Amino acid sequence: MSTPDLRSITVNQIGYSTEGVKIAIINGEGQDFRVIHEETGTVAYAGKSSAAVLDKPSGARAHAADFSEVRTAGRYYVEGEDGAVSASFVIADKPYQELQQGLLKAFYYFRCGVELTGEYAGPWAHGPCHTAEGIVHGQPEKRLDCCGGWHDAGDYGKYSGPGAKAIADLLLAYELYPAAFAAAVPLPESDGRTPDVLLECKVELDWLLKMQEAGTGGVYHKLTTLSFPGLDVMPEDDTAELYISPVSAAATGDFAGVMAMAARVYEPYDQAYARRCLAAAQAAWTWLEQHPGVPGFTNPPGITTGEYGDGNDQDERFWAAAELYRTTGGDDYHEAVQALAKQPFPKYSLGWADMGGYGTLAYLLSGESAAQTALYASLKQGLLAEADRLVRQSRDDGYRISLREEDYIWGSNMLVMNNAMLLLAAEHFSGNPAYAGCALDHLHYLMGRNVLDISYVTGFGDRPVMHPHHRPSVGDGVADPVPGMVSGGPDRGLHDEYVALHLQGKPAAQCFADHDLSYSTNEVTIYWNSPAVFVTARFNV
Ligand code: G3I
Ligand code: 9MR
Ligand code: ZN
Repeated sequence: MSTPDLRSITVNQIGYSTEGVKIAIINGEGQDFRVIHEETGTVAYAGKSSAAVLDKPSGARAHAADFSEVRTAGRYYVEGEDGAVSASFVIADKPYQELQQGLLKAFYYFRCGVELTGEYAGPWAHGPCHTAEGIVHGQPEKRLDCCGGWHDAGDYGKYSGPGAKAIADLLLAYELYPAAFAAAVPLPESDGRTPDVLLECKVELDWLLKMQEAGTGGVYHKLTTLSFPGLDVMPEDDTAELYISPVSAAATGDFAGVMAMAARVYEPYDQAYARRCLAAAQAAWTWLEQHPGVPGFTNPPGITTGEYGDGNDQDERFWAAAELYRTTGGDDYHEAVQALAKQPFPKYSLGWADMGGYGTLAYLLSGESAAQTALYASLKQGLLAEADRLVRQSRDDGYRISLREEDYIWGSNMLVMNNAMLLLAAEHFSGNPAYAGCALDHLHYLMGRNVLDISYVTGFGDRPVMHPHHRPSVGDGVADPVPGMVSGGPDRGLHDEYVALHLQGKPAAQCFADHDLSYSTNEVTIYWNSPAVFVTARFNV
């Protein structure tokens, strides 16, 4: 084992629900184990772990220690016969409520253009940032107000497509699990009437509306400085000129999708805003129709910030058409959905580059009666087949998740949470609780039941990520990082200098460094947080 105090018995460091399955994973020799009630020291359960799974992605000899029989609320830890102990965790009816609130609150901390006040941000308060107008790339005399929204990540760029993915996850979570969003975060805008999740998403939607090119309906790809600022630069000190990169089809498709979604979701709370979002979505759709074949975005000369390149925009167009159809019921949009569905792109993927899954979900959520029978059936069957594949892969995995060795890529934790989302979508359309059980196993991995014994969410769990590649957390002089942020997670590609130097030869799931220099394994982003909000919301209803 690489770290001397790495615990061999790992658990979800937050805990488990009273009635649910409770499994710890022991790495090493199989053994008798006991579950100890922390306060009293009494043995709540004694059992024997299962036979070993030799787990290729993690390099572990993984044994399952099942203590589902413990159903009394309280705080516990697991102890092996060799004296090894796990993190302590709770057993409670709703163990993930604070976690969900923290994951959602992170979006407040990502806000740009406004002061984060002590009242809401505590020690992580800072001044207003990036308030200057942006220069339209290639037109030095043209400047536009692009203030607001959320920073993308550990850097301060604001990128339209990734922003749309993040909003989509949050709005979908709200549409499917509204009861999980009853409590206030709270936010400065909380009004006791509009759910806070909608108020937070409005921050990014308002910014996206500014990214739509007047007259054409196309959407600018991103707003960034020419290059990334230093790692300890606070947002308000990042005062280099801001540049608006050209319109892209991917950004425009994502924009149309998310605005059509917003038109539907905000309608009961703010009709004028809903109408504005719909008009913006329709204008973007018109741009897409007028630009059927356009090359994918690449960074203009002189700009070296995140590219978010995407060679295929059919999936973004599919999502746009499906949301516009779901919101308006328009025949033209329905025809576009059917035509685009024939194109070869992933239909069940929820990544920033592959948005086809959102189109599939929008079409299925329109309902069977609104849909074309054969397309509805094939998308539903395809979704369930994909979920079945994820369940099978999870069954073969020592830590019970669906990632294979090759899936530990940059931002692997997005895949962990996206796959859990897809499983929950399958649960929604089939009513089969086995999919939810598998999704929950993915949350257990994120929160510490992994070979590194780490909680990948800052501020949550016994051993959370402490040194994310996140400029405010590096620059603010506060010991603890900004809380509630999901770290990217292991990337076997060893894509930064720090991990390339320190982690050669490690198994895929160990290619992670809790070091602020490791931007390829330990950065944070809005679109890694958002699927985690969706997943936790499901378990808070
Ligand atoms: O999809 C391929 C896969 O088929 C292949 O097996 C695998 C092998 O490494 O690579 C996969 O592609 C990776 C891709 O992410 C997957 O989404 C690339 O290697 C990897 O380089 C790429 O990383 C992206 C990274 O930017 C570098 O471009 C991340 O997804 C993306 O989240 C990240 O985004 C950055 C922004 O540029 C700037 N802001 C911060 C943000 C997070 O780090
Ligand atoms: O800090 C940057 C991070 O936010 C980006 O996601 C990442 C993507 O490429 O790049 C980071 O910047 C690094 C740059 O790419 C290479 N030199 C070191 C920079 C980090 O300090
Ligand atoms: Zn900012």
